Amino acid sequence: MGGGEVSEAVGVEVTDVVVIGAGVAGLTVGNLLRRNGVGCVVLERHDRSYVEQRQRAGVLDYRAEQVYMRGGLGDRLLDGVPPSTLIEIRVDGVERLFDVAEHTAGRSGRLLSQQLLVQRLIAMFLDEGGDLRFDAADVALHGVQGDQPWVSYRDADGGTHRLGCRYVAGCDGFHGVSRASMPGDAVTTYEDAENIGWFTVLADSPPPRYALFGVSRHGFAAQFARGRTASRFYLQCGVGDGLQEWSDERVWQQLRLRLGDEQLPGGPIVDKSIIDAHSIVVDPMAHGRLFLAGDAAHIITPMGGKGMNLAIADAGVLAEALSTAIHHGDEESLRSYSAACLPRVWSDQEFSRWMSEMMFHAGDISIAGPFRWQLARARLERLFTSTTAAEAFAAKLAGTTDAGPGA
Ligand code: RFL
Repeated sequence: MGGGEVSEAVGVEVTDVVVIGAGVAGLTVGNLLRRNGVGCVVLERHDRSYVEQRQRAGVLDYRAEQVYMRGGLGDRLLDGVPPSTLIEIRVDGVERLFDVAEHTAGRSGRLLSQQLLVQRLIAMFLDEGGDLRFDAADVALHGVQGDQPWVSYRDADGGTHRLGCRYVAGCDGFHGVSRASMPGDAVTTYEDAENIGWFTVLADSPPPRYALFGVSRHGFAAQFARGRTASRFYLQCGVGDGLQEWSDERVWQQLRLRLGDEQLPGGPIVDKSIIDAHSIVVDPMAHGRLFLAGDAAHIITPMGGKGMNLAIADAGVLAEALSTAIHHGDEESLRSYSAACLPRVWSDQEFSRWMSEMMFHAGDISIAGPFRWQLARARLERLFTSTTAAEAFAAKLAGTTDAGPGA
């Protein structure tokens, strides 16, 4: 079927692709499929306002930007979105600016909040006649190992639905149903923890001039813009810390200390959460006619800002492969989907861990001891003294390396 049409067949609807989840991955797959003339239905468990209000990531890397440019979605999604050129690494209160654009020939990504991106993706999909169903409860996958998979769900009024399709795109995050419906012996799940606690705060307080990473003996802290009037902060915390240990007063006191800025303006804290700092990769990212994209297939720690960007990169590869299979009956790209994505996933996992160790070990000496503190400081220093090191760092931050499909 083409053009996003859904026809009725003995009480059962039929489409080409059912996309589960309307986060960045699912909405990117959905929009790209529609542009390619492939029929799809996107099922989302939450309501529209919940999905549109979720505030998480804030930087779109160059690699993800290119997915939208190549897919013809860039003009609308990136309209008015400024480039992200500089970052500040504040070491013991002293500012050090790192120019990402200078080391990547200007290919540095954009300051685009996940919230705005999701709002724009939804608006574009619906404006172009896309079929996006919110409040879809009890989504379940059936027969993905055979030729005729189908997906069932319940709508907000309790009505049950059955959608027949050719393929299923599982874009429903790590706690969704897609990955859970893959048999345990069909996948290997790689998992590791950093043994460092992460705590994040979203506050209505003025954003910093540049993405700000604070390294000091008091511990790690970071501040990133979320739109014009809000900031997302990250703080290293004790493993196993609970929210009760982090009063608003302690948050601001620690941020001022760690960022070396007594004048750091406070503001209403609108969200606080302890981050599960697990790193997870599922291999393969596919099973039969089910293909996972984004957090459904991998979780990455926040350092380096790759979670949202990996989701978009997966979505770009998947949409292309699905379109080729549906229009030309050629499933070769779908068969190699997982193999095409996993090297990039592992490369970003390595980068995130490398950067975390540099930022964390160079700060609180109790984390890894004095020897590693010195190593981490040397690693940090090299970014400002070696062009080669600076270029490698900038290329990973911007996502200009790993130029495989979707990169
Ligand atoms: P999402 O965005 O979680 O979307 C999944 C969607 O699937 C829906 N869903 C279901 N729908 C139907 N049926 C079911 N059974 C369903 N189960 C779930 C959900 O409601 C949701 O709408 O996954 P996606 O699309 O793969 O995108 C991944 C990114 O959202 C994620 O990697 C990033 O947000 C991670 N992340 C960050 N990434 C960055 O690149 N930079 C950052 O600065 C950054 N900050 C963050 C973050 C994640 C955070 N959370 C989740 C703790 C900050 C935070 C606080």
